[in-house]
Amino acid sequence: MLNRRAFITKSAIGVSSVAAAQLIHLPVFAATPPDNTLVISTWDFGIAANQAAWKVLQQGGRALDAVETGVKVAEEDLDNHTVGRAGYPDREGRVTLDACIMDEYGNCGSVAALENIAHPIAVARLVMEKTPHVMLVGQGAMQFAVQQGFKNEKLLTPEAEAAWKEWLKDKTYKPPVNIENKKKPGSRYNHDTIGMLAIDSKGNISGACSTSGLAFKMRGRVGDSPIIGAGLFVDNEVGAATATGVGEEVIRVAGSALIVELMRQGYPPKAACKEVVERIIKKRKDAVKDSQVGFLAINKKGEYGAYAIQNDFTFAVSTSRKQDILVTATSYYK
Ligand code: SD4
Repeated sequence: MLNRRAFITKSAIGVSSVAAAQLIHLPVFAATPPDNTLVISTWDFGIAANQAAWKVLQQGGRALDAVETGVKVAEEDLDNHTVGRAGYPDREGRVTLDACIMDEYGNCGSVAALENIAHPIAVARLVMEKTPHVMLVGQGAMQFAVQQGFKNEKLLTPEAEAAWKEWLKDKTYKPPVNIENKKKPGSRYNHDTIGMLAIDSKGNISGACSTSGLAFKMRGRVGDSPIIGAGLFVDNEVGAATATGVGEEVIRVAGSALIVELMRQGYPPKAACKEVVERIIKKRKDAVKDSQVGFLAINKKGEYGAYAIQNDFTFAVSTSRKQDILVTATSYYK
């Protein structure tokens, strides 16, 4: 005669162990869903931003709240001259900020060329939640922010102003080449836009992106960062992507939306990022040989990946297994 253990083992060969347990009236527990909780963001300062976002996720918070909270850390960082307060100004000395946010329902909000408001990502979220529109720009965006209670304040710091005055001496501006300050010794590219993607404990995905754009840009210039589909895209069924680098190149290929569509077709995140970088290079090899574009992507399974044109694109990763990890993305040029 079979004892109970042998019965379950033998039965499990022919039927599932759940069915076997039901046969002998053992309680059946639903399989625990995989823990895909994840936050990932661009560049070294993504570590500090991730830490703030991770706290929200750990408390069971929504990915949307996590990405807004994380991105605000970069917007407040006075050492970061291409996001939020202390961002480098345009050619006329005005700090103009771009940001967008997208949630698991496909809701999105965006601001571009926003002046005097320190947290463009929070304004983008309110555009999403409180207006019938997706994008507000310039004066209208500022007016909306002030109506919503944001402080109208000067964002140009003495350091950023000094850098601009230095730039004014010869006014060299070559749009395809990043001319931001070389903060890291040895680094030719110091892009600091923050793009952040997260999956919460319910498995829902959101993303956010914030920047002051390319330093000393033309007045009125807007890059990819506030453009849904270019600097950021989220599809809760598939995954999400975000971009950093020369926005014009990202817009030309609808970079983030394209990465998500490639993942829908089965590409893993890194392969999808690589495919889009290679498309940029195929069409614009000469134009981008000295420019940086980096993409980050996550899929619904909690897998992540990145790929860049140039070799110094770092990103920060936090999962329930590991925290504060800084990874250097694989790149087309070594
Ligand atoms: C832009 N993509 O305005 C932004 C700049 C950037 O790292 O990412 N810098 O084009």
